[in-house]
Amino acid sequence: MPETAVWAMLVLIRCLFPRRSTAVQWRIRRNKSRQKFHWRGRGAIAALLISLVLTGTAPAQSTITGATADSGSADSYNDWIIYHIMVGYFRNGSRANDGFGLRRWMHRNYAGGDLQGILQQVDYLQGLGINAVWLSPIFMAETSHGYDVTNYYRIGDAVAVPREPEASMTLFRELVTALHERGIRVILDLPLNHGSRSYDKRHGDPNKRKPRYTKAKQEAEKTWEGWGTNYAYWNFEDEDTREFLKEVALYWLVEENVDGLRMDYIRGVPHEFWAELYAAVKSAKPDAFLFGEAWQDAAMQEPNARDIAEYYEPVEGRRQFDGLLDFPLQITMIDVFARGGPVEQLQTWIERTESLYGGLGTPLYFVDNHDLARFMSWAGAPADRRLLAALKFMSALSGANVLFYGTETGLAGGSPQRGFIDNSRVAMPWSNMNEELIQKTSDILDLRGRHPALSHGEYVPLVADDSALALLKTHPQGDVLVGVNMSDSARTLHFALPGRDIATAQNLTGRGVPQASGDGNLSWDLPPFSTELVDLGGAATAEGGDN
Ligand SMILES: [Ca+2]
Repeated sequence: MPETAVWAMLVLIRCLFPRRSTAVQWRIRRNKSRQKFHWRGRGAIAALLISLVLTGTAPAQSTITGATADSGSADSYNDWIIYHIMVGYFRNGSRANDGFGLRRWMHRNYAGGDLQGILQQVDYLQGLGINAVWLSPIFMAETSHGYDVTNYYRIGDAVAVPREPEASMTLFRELVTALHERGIRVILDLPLNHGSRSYDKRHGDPNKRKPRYTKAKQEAEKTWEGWGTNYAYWNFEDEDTREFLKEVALYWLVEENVDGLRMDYIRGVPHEFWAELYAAVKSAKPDAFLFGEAWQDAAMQEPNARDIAEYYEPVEGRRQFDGLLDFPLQITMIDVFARGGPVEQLQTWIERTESLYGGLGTPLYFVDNHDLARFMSWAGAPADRRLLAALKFMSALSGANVLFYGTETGLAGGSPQRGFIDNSRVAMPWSNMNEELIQKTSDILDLRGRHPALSHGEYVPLVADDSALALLKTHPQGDVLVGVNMSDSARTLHFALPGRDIATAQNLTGRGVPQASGDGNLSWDLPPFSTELVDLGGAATAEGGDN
């Protein structure tokens, strides 16, 4: 069949199966019936089948990619694999700055980490396969965590060159360049809810706006008052203060070529400010990634999910964020993979959060962070297998992935507890790294990059129970089956996958693929404590199928 006829056929298919924005599709799914659940996947499969019948060949990869480009849609940031660095603990590259200027609270595990240390490890970061780093606050501050900023326009003495603001900024630019050269974007952790009562208004306010403070108002803020942080809470009723804070965000994104901002404690700031900031940032730098932390300490999935949903929801038609850190799935993954909780919760919370968020942005999935006990502190035996099962599952979630420094080498951090605890902040064990675990983590990130079904696909639930589940991720460039077995013995899962040819299925993470079981169903053997990913093939598996 001539190429023009194929094109005509594809145009016809597009008319029959119009592509709506992801957000619209997900809203349909939320508001109507489960019948709509497979809508997008079915359309793509139908297009592929019709094309195969007519041409005898699968459409070229570029045709499929072009027809379903994700640029500008709600899931534009799903490809970001972000390495979260707590700067003071990652790598001490210069002893000369250790503790410099940190005259208030100092964490017991503070390890003198700095930008010099990160610069020494850019090849390590590239080798891991991440494509962005999120740096904990690097601004001038008086505590080791840096969330009490005393000057948003200067790099902290303790993380750069003491008493040399220009040399420190040069070092920062050198780091940004080195990361960009390796295809790694830079995200700064920017606390705008609060700064320090010692804020340097002389050098920290280039436009002389004179920002104003208020006292602690929210319960969380009142709790922090006992932590020796000297916080001042910005007054969002004051227009000059709002302008000052917007200028800070724009300075780093536009002048310093940073690629994204992680907004701290967004619950303390009015929704209207976030919408104002979002509009200002997007008009100056449309591809900047703005994501936030909406977290209720110690709360379980439902209150956290409802809270997060408020920040996906537009304010008078204006967005607030591109994405939000996803605490409900973090709580669930710790419970299932580290602690042996019911596996079916994974399906429950994927569906619940999807319905609450309405496909309005990019959830950022993580198992570890700086405010929560580490996975390895919770994990029962076999801990490494549990961690790898969790990371493989996380890699199959549609949204961005965040890997906290040290997770890849199996770092633990003291006794676990729910809610806020700071014992995940431990020095990176550079002299005692788990190379095998690091390699396996890197392999998982690599797979995620090569199979868009993992990061962008639609979820099709297949089977789920107390100890195992299977689900399908569908995507025009090929579908992937996800299987989880967290029991201590092998499990065989039975499920139907009508109309699918599994002859070319390839296991991406281990061995074995589902087999036809004679009754029209498939049976899939899963080893204990594992997540398995199986490529079902599709239009674009040119480099898929290997490991
Ligand atoms: Ca140092």
